[in-house]
Amino acid sequence: MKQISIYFFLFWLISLSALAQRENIISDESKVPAYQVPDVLTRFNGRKIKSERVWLKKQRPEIQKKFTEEIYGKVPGELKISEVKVWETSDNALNGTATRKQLSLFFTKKDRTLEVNVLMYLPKSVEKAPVFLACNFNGNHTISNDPAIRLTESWVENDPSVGFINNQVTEQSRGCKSDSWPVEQIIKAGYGLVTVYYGDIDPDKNDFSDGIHPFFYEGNQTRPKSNEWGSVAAWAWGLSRVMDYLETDNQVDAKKVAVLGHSRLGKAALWAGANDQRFAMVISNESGCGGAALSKRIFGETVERINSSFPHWFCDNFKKYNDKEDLLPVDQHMLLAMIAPRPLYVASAADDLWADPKGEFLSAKYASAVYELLGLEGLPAKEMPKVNQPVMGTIGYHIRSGKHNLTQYDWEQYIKFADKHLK
Ligand code: GTR
Repeated sequence: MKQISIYFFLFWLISLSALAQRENIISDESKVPAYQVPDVLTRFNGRKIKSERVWLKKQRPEIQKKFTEEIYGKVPGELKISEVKVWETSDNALNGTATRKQLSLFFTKKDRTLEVNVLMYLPKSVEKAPVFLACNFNGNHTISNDPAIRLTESWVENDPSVGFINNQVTEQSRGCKSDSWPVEQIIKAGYGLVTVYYGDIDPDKNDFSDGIHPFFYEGNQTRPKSNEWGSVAAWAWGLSRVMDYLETDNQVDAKKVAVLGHSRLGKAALWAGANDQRFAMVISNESGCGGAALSKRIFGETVERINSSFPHWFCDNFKKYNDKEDLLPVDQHMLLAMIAPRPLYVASAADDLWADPKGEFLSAKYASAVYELLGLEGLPAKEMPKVNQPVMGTIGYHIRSGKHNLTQYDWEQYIKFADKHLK
């Protein structure tokens, strides 16, 4: 009897703490506490910025340093592509409208090798194609039913419903994510699509013994230092290495590469685009906390929650801000501002409160001050636009109806935005 009551007591305690945790999550606008975000055009020493030069030479590098040291972590060294192996080039993909290329980028250091599989579809109608570059969640073969796409051998999360067994993909999952990748439409609009499986760069698990991180360990090191990169920065690093390759591919216009990502991969796309100015355009699809959404609003996913659910995504320093968002020296609008003057698109979904649509909108709006300083339009909306009514200046934004996902509707807007800025 005594034992039963102890179990009951423990159960009660656990449910209570789970409930308390959930109650920390705000999903009602009226419960958002008062908060302040730093003014992007005020320096950390308090001085106001009035010139393009001070933004570019002083503020931007200082902001970049804070995001690097406190949030995403720095890349500890340099590692270039050691070898490019082209597996195939076909001029007869997608009913003859596209060239399909598959190649691997190898990275070698001492006894370690990492292979990143790149899948490309390029429109045959264009000599040097502008492209969308994006990481995918489940392997290149999941983005289309095309039977020629090679299967990744990297670790994947088990999911028997699509045949991911023993952490490996199988034929069954071919095309299972094709709804998020309207390849035909992209090609028809005159763009290429370049994609890599994010797990080729770093498997998405709290384990720093695999993926790219160990390539840089010194001595007995087994995980990155507290100011060194987590997985988001690793995926971003991978996107830049694909860019290194694209600069050598004469079928691609490397001056017109739009880097895009959904959700955690939207965080990676933003971080890649902020750091690597070779990306001509940056697109964040519902990237939420640690992506486009303001952290200090603490609406939806919080810093504490993301760091406990995904302890490997950011650098360890970011954990200092668990439940202490007010102490963050920056907020995410300053990350967006780092992308200026390049076109930036931020997208939200109405049912995706976890990613804080309003926080994503406000972030884009506050970043506009820098675009305006640089003589550009920024975001052409003072108030949050209505559902399914995109706005497009040099910053674009939409909130579409529906759930957290990368959809055909989202792609239609990105193509329009690219037509406006990349063509
Ligand atoms: C969620 C996470 C979000 C977002 C999302 C995703 O579980 O809380 O930050 O990144 O995953 O990547 O699908």
